[in-house]
Amino acid sequence: MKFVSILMGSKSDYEIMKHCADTFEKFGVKYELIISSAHRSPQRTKGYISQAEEKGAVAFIAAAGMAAHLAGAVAASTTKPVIGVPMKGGAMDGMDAMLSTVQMPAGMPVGTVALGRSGAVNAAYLAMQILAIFDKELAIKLQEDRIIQAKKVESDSKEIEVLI
Ligand code: RP5
Repeated sequence: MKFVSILMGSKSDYEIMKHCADTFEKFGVKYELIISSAHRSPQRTKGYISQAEEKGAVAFIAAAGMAAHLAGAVAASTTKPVIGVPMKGGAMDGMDAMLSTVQMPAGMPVGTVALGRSGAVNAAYLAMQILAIFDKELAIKLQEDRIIQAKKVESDSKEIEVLI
């Protein structure tokens, strides 16, 4: 069974990452979500990745704040695509997490998305776009979603636009 694995460094990341899970739900894409920390539970993180791969994980999404080593630690243990979601918060409000997540050494990629809710949602979209390369039904759903987004812009604009 193919699915996407979402890892969060802490329960405190769930408030944002539930938007990632919700996005998979909306498209009917299977996912699992666990809490595992690169620093607080490194053995659990490493062990989980091999178990998830055996079960059919096709991509990993890793969300963490502050030193934010999680996405890099996941990338070190798999050759599946890894998407990193930096979490806001802490003394630097996410700038630290963003730099920690994005600055990976050559040959060890982490595709890093935005801070906050947009990043959580886009992590799911990016994972689905990867899956959709070999899943025509999902590709069509993503194309339809773009049409819906474009229509929403038009209808929002009609409500408030002022043209001369
Ligand atoms: C990171 O530290 C977690 O991913 C979280 O974003 C941040 C704070 O964790 P808690 O102290 O709230 O558990 O490892």
